[in-house]
Amino acid sequence: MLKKPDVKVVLLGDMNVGKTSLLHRYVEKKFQETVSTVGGAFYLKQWGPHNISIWDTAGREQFHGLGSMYCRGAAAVLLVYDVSNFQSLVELEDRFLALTDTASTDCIFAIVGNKVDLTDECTSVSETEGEKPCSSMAGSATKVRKQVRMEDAVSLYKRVLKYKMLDEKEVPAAEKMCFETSAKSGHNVDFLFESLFDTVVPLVKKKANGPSETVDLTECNKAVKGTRSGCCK
Ligand SMILES: Nc1nc2c(ncn2[C@@H]2O[C@H](COP(=O)(O)OP(=O)(O)OP(=O)(O)O)[C@@H](O)[C@H]2O)c(=O)[nH]1
Ligand SMILES: [Mg+2]
Repeated sequence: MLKKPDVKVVLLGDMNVGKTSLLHRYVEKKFQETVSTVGGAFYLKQWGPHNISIWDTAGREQFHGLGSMYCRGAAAVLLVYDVSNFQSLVELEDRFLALTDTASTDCIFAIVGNKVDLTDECTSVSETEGEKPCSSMAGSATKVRKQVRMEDAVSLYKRVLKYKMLDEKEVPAAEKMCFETSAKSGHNVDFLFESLFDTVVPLVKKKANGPSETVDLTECNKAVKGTRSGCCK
């Protein structure tokens, strides 16, 4: 029997930034031509004892209304932009961030700059995956100028926390949650998903096992009894 997914991860971002390609690269381990997504689709990933659903959404304006539905109850949201297109980063804040209002209150966020293979410069935060210099990446023939720097992504991450009213000290650090990837070469793609799962799964587990939010009335009674005084004795 198929186990019910217990962790939900959603990819959001403008059309053409490479959400579907990133997911294909991670799940199928290859880069293939895509068609612009209609509505949304999801993949299931077994992660230890956990069943993670990863939702790919459509960036096209006409499907915008569906975004908040896909984000409902999400434990993690990947905000994806294209490093060669600054407007795609701006759109994340202008159009997509509000869609995450339906996500879980302690949802974590990752900012993902895709298509680094296209640019003349690449910076990476990957430590586990073997670093691939830009020259060894696929599609290195004609490079374009990188329009979004890692610092821009980090400041977006901080603004996302502000929007969500999250305390910087209580959530994963920006350096851990801002990634640069290439779905085409595979650069940083496994690292992105795996480090996200490693961050989100313990948080979901902690929430599931955490202290009950209900009030224990027997404890309250004991406290009240202990403080009774005067005529009520
Ligand atoms: N060079 C390069 N091209 C990429 C990369 N990722 C995606 N592409 C190309 O960019 C185009 C759009 O990719 P998609 O994955 O369909 O983009 P999307 O974000 O899913 O777009 P929507 O479904 O319309 O929201 C396709 O032509 C891809 O082949 C990448 O890392 N490098
Ligand atoms: Mg798509």
